[in-house]
Amino acid sequence: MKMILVIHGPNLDLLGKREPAIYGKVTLTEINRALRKAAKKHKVTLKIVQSNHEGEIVDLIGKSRNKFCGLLINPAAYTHTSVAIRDAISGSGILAVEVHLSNIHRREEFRRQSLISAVVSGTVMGFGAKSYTLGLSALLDLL
Ligand code: CA2
Repeated sequence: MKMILVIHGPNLDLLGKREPAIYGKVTLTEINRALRKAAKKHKVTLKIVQSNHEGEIVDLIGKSRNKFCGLLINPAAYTHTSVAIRDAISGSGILAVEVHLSNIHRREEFRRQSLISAVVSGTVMGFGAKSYTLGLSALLDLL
């Protein structure tokens, strides 16, 4: 069975618990449930990881090449800062889709640049929790 790696970046474990005005009321557990349901329908397996640590995310991506056929990632704040995660994705050669809950282009100036977008197949943003299932669907189409 095809295996897809899903990575949630820093602080996404707080979803639904803090700042609902910005990120909504949906929790990460609910997002993961929706992803697993969609994956089951398409007969793929997901490994889902949330990490607050850049190096851990780099390691996971580095080891992903022979284990996973695709990567769905919300790098969260690292989107705007992490050359290391960008290099890990481009170095791994894995097919990747970037997702964001919010439309980063409608937010503060410092969020408008993604260092990740240039090394992924595509980015889905601005649809709240639905960005994840849309992103998974796009990734499955590419596989
Ligand atoms: O819109 C997105 O998905 C972001 O990746 C979310 C990140 C943010 O830094 C990016 O600019 C855009 C923030 C994730 C942290 O989420 C929280 C949820 C509740 C309370 C605090 C943070």
